[in-house]
Amino acid sequence: MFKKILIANRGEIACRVMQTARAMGVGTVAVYSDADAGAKHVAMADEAVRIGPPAPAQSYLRGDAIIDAARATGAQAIHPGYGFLSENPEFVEAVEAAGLVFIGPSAGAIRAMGLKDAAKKLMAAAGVPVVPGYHGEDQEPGHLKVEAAAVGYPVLIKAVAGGGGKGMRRVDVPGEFMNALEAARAEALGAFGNDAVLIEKYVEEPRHIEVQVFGDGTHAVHLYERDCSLQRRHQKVIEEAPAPGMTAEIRAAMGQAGVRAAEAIGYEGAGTVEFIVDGSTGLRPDGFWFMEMNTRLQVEHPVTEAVTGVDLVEWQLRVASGEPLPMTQAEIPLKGHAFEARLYAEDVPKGFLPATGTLTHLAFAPGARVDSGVRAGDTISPHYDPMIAKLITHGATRAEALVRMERALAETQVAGLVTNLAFLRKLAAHRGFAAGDVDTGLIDRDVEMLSAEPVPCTRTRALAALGALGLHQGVPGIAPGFALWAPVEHVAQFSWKGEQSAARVSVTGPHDYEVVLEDGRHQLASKGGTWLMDGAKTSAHVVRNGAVVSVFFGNGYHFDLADPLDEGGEGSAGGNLIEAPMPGLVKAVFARAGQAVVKGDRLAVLEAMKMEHVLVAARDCTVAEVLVSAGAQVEAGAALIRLEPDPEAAEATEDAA
Ligand code: MV4
Repeated sequence: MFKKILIANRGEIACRVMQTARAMGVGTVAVYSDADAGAKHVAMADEAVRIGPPAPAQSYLRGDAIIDAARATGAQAIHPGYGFLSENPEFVEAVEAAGLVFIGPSAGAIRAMGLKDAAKKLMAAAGVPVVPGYHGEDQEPGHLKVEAAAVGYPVLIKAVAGGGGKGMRRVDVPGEFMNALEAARAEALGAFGNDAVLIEKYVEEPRHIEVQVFGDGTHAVHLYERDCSLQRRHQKVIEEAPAPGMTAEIRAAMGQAGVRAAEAIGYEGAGTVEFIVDGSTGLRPDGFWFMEMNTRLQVEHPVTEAVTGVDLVEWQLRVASGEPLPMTQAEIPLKGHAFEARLYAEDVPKGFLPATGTLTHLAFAPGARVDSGVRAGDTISPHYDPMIAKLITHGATRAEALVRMERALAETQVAGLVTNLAFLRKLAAHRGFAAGDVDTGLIDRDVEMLSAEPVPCTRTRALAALGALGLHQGVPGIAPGFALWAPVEHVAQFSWKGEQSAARVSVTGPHDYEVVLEDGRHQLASKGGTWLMDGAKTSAHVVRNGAVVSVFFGNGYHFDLADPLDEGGEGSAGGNLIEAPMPGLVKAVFARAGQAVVKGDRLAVLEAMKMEHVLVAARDCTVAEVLVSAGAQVEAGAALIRLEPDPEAAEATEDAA
């Protein structure tokens, strides 16, 4: 066994590998870019070496710097994780030329699986079912069109050097073929520098079922299958093992096909044989075909670990150091069911836009395995994949594992940046998914419902009101402002996505509050660190970070506390309008047109929520126009007073233009 290994990766996979290495008594060396100097994987490692600036091309893709770091620290082997250099045959050769061990397959095996046409030929020769189609040398468009007709429409044009759907086009009728071919080739050339394509019969209602394999260079075993059909634009979202609807017969057939694929190329280490499966009439022993082989440990490997009890990284270290396969096929158990959900910093309602920011709060509930490369306080940077964590749950049955996943997601708390957590929760609760009807089109069919932004309910906003007043800690002892002789009333103001809210909060006991909103009234009580809402115990939790109150109640909701009286409306320093921060009655107007006022001068009084709010000037200025009179009822945002423009702000705007 190795004494020390270098992990040539970052984030959760680097931490994951280090965790097993440490458990095996193997020393660990991290590499990091300047953006990761304070990262979790650096903190976890026994040693760490800077390899360059944030850009991957100047850091995590710099094989020479990584090999130098291994040599400098005396690491005997390099674990590539996934992505980056994990499937780069030249890197494997350079590692081996440096006298180090690459923890993974040979350069030859990686090359053999790198091009789809060659891979399919190899697989067919090994008796692995491949999708009917054409994967020959002749790339003349007219010939390809003839081949497509021979396959029978609909067909898929795929880039030979492709993956993940890039350079792929479905063609339903002959008339579309030439345009689709041109588009696929252009995309393939741009993405892979190789515009060769192959043609495949389109498999209806495709499911993505992959088999985990592990080889020692001669023999291989499989560790059953994973269903990764829940994808969006070829990005996996929730994976599971075993696959819903799988029978022992089909499992054996797919597992043996995976083993044949691995042994056909003398595969060493952890690998995944991906199959496209016809989901249109349920799984069939003759309804799956080789799609591609991933010659690395995959993101979703934990679901296989959960149902087999195998630590795949431990197997990687053992086999790479020369030990035999740790188990025979017959010894590998399959117990229960597991799910993995990928928690990402992404703005789902905005089309799953990757997000960045600082994690001001990050908490996971017990009951799920959490693989994460970040901690509260860390930043999700724009340089790398915005994954926050993978949540993995296991149960004796699929239903049990799914309930645990739903609970784990509901109790995950993230603040400081936008995440796909609400989307994951909706997906986990999706009726079709819960029934096991998974196919690669599920998300796209329901993406509108799945990606809609959840709106905070009145109970969530009532908790936000307590947070706004600093009453959310629910610490034992007397709540601030509680007076035995009379309940004290406060007005809380906050906004959600720019929508102003106000609430009247009465302290009705040492840990008890009544919160009155425009659209609801709730009794809240803090008991032993949990919140009771209208008498019912909840798992709600409130945190405040500066001017943001985050309420975790099912989903996470984040409220801004900027006080509209000082900053919200146009009346703020650079603005020219004093607006009503909430609906109410104009109680008094002190301002007069032409009047010179200084910052802090009272301009008007608004009565709202049975309280009087004084509206003041946010800067020295002249009143241009008074737009309302005392006695007027106004809506939130109504313009009450117009100020002369701020010459400084106007000048700054001109400069910026
Ligand atoms: C297919 C297919 C249907 N028929 N091949 C998508 C990317 C790459 N992994 C191969 N993919 C597909 N290949 C044939 N002959 C449907 C897909 C496909 C898909 C496959 C797995 C998971 C998600 C998918 C989403 C769209 C299309």
